[in-house]
Amino acid sequence: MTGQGTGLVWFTEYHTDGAGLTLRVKEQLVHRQSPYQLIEILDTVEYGKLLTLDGLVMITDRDEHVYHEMMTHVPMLIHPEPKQVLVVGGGDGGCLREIVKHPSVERAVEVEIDGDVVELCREHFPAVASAYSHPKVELVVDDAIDYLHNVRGEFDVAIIDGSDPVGPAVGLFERSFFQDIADALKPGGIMSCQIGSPLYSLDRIAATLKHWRAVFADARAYLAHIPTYPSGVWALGVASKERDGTLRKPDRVRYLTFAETLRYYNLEIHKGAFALPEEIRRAAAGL
Ligand code: SPD
Repeated sequence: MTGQGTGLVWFTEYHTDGAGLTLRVKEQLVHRQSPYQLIEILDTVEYGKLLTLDGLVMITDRDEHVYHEMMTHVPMLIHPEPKQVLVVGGGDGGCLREIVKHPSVERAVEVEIDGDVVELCREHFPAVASAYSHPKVELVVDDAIDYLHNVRGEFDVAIIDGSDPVGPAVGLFERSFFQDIADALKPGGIMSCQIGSPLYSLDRIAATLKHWRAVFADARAYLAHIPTYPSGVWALGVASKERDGTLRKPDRVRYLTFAETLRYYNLEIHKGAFALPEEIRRAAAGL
C-alpha cells in the first residue's frame, strides 16, 4: 500500500511495468503470511472488501459474483446432470456457493492448499464463504496435485479456481495437471478453468487451450467482464471428455430453479460469452 503520508492510502496491483489497478483503501483488515503466500484483506472505498494473494486481486465484494457465476454455471449447465463436483482452489468459497444452487448436486469437494485462506474468508467474506457449512460440501486442505493422484472417474464437473500462475498455483497450469483432472472426471465430464487476461496474456490463453486439446476431446474459451482483474476482461474456458456436441447448450429448465439468485449469468450471457473477438478466437483455436 502507498500514500500513508498524504492521509490517503492506496492499493495497487501492477499488471505490467506500465499499468495497474489502484483502489483507495479505508482500512487494512488482514496481513498474514501463510506457509504458501501473503494473504491480505483490505476494506476499499469503491469495491468493498478486497482479498489479495501475493499482491494479486482475487475477489472484491463488488464484482466477485461475475467470476463465480461464470466459472460455475457455464460448466454445471452444460453437463446434463452434475452430481459429484470438484473445486480446485477456490478458498474463498464463491464457487461452492454457486454449485450448491444446483439441485442435482450430491457432493461438492473442494481441495484448497491454504487453510488460512478459507479461515480468513469465512471470517471476512461470510456471504461468499456461506457454503462451507452446507451438508453437501467437503473441504480437503491439501495440494490438489497430490490429491488427484488417487482419483479416477469420480467427478462430473471440475472447476479449477486457482490464482494466477505464480506461487502455489504454478502447477495448476501444466499439461500434467489437466491430464489428472481429465482422469478424475467421469465419461462426459466437464472442466472449467480461469485462464487470464486476453490483453496481457494472449500467449497463455493459446498455450492453455493447446494443453486442453491434447488431453480433452473438446475445449472452448469464453469471456467475462471482471472490472478488478487485469484489463477488466477475463478469459475462462471449458473442456469436455467427449466430442459429442458437448460444450452444448445450457439446460434452460434447470437454470430456472435458481435464476432469481443470479446477478450476472443468464442464458443469453452464456451463449454470448463464447463469441470471441477475432484475435482471441485465433489464439484460442491455435491459429
Ligand atoms: N488475477 C485474477 C485471477 C484470480 C483467479 N481466482 C480468483 C479466486 C476467486 N475464487
